Amino acid sequence: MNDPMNKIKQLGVDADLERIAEKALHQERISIEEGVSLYEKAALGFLGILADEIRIRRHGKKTYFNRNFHVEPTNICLYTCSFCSYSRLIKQRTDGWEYTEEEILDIIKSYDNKPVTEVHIVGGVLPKYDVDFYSSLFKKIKNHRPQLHIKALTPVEYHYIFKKAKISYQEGMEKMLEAGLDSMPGGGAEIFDEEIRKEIAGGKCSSDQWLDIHRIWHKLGKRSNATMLYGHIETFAHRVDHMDRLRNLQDETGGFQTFIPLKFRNKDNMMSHVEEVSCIEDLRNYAIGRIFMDNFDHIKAYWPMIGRDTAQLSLQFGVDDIDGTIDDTTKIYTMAGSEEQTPALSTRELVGLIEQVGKAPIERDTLYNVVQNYEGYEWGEEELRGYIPLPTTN
Ligand code: V47
Ligand code: SF4
Repeated sequence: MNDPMNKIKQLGVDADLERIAEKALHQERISIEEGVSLYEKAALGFLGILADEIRIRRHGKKTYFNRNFHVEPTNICLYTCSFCSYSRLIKQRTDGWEYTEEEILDIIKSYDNKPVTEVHIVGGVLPKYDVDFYSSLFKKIKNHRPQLHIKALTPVEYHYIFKKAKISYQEGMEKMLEAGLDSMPGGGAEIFDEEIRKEIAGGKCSSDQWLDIHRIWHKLGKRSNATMLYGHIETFAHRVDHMDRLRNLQDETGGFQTFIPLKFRNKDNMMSHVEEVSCIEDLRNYAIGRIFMDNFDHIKAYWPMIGRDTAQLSLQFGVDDIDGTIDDTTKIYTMAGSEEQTPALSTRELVGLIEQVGKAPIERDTLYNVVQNYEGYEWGEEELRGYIPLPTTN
């Protein structure tokens, strides 16, 4: 009765979906066409059964999070991505910020007494933030706090700064490694389909360039993440094509850790007329990501973007990671209209969120080494201060 295939049969789905379910449950890779069929025909209940089964096989109830903060050096950008609510065009510098190296280091130092393991650095693209700027910054961060993992910049910035410095991607990524870069976040991927990318991504690096820079980084023995911006003008086929290109690179290098679907939010940007997709579509998308991306260990729901409630629900639909404490240090989603206007959760709150839906919270570092297993953890007074426990479901 508890056999997932029995559950699927009871749903009475068509032969096509039943065959896809058989394949996924037998750990056979599903094709591009089958991925599109899932998007076109599969209901949330069907996808939930499959994605949850795959998640449980890989991770059981384990749900990962980390303690991190973001630094966004600038929100001024010379690109003009039409989905971006964050960038202030160079010509209209009214409410923009541009931190100096010293100001960024001051932000880093303000975390000196806090048990964070990762700094996530990403922002707009400006000529003054060049190879020398970032090399010097990474070196100084490492000098100051060697154990702090630097997850920084995306192929969007790297392509721009290497081109400006007239150095190859290979040379550039080696330089970044030497300066102290530990890993690359998944941003800037958007949607790889060239036509859609041309419409929404404001002239930044191409899909092949994005993939090339990750390939080079992986071949240096390092890890990165991958995102997909969905729910705007792309079709289901574009989403599957995007995931397929990532799955192929992962076959080649094995360097991706986490796939992070990012829901398009429509406040205050050039695509505000495009309606946002529903939370049912968010959950379907996570589940299809889990089923299709058979060579990715982790699927992440980024809670500042979808909100805490959908993040909790997503744990039943293939997601095993909900990112970090954040400490209200990112503006990307706040400015795009997320319901999380001051994204910050204490460790106790994140753990509570995960426990409330019957999952097992594990604090990880950026590379998924376990920092703390919270099962039976005894909270200190300091950690509980200001925390109101949430009721658990089991
Ligand atoms: O590339 C920008 C997205 C990304 C909007 O690797 C938007 O752990 C929705 O990549 N609506 C940057 N999305 C953020 C990112 C990320 C976030 C968290 C964790 C990690 C990781 C990576 O944000 C951009 C773009 O796809 N974005 N504007 C918007 N209006
Ligand atoms: Fe610039 Fe990034 Fe915004 Fe595009 S998404 S305009 S590259 S800050």
